[in-house]
Amino acid sequence: MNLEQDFDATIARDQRIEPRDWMPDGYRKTMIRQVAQHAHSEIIGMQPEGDWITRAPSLRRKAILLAKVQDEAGHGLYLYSAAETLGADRDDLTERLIGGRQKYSSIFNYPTLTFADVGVIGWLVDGAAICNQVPLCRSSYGPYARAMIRICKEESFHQRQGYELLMTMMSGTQAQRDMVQDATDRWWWPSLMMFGPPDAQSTNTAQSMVWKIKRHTNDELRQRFVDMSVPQAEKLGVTLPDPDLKWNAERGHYDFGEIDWAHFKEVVSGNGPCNEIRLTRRRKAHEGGQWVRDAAAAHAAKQQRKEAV
Ligand code: FAQ
Repeated sequence: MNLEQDFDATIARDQRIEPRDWMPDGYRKTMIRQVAQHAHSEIIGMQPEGDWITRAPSLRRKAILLAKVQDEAGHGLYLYSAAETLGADRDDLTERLIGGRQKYSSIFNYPTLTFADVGVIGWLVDGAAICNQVPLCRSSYGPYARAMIRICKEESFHQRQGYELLMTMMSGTQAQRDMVQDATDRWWWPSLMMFGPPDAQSTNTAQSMVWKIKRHTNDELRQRFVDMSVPQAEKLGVTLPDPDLKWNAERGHYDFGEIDWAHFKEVVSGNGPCNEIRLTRRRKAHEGGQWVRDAAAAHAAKQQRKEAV
């Protein structure tokens, strides 16, 4: 068997591709793209909720939020390590992100206007992330699939904290209930866009399914998320902002309205409400951390010299 046949056979047997295994260039490239984009999303994704750490309404909420945002940093670092196993260079990936040459999820380009946004991000954004990432635990690239197992466990805690926060607000005053409804109105459609373009316009899905990087298409996962969210919204007592949302007994799924894909394209191209803020802040943080990287490199060089003696 040649290398390519061996790779195909590993995929066909549903076994994992590991860093030292031969893989087609296209597979390596697509894995680096997806993992890097995912890592960037976790890192940029710290910002919308991070904006509320100093303004959380109680010590308990502040401790929970701090822990959640730290988890997101952990996921990002974990994923950058997975990208490194493919030969990617972490500095290069960061440069690509801050230079606007590599994408991160569209969802993190919206503002968090009230504390209810923190709850809705947990409920809907983490909910969508779980829906998308649980199947990635069976992704064909070993380090990525294994990273997903731990990340999904933490995302699931994040989702529940968001839902619990919203349940608490819904049992509060009318003003609090209005805040939850308003946040739901603003985050619902962007959450549906997290799953990526419709299958007919998804450039990567077909090949990623053959390579078992992806296990489901974007539209399949979006539908799963809608089906899962409707009863949760009912229990919470909020209305999802879609007049076309209704149960279709024939399909056994909820039908839903048309997504504004022109808006999605604008956000992904850098023209969403907060793209500029997100990247500027990330760029500043990276520049501000230069002395730490320099110090770490100087320390490592010193240790190496000591060992050489
Ligand atoms: N935003 O051909 P496809 C989280 C790009 S983490 C921006 O369908 P693919 C945790 C796509 O990359 C959220 N760009 O692509 C958290 C491609 O770009 P190209 C991130 C998008 O890869 C919660 C082009 O469009 N999750 O939320 C988006 O097969 C709370 C064509 O698309 C992951 O990254 C988008 N929404 O499928 C953190 C999960 N969608 O080729 C903080 C792993 C698509 O021009 C707080 N990734 N694009 O470079 C995936 O599952 C896949 O990459 C998809 C896209 C499903 C996102």
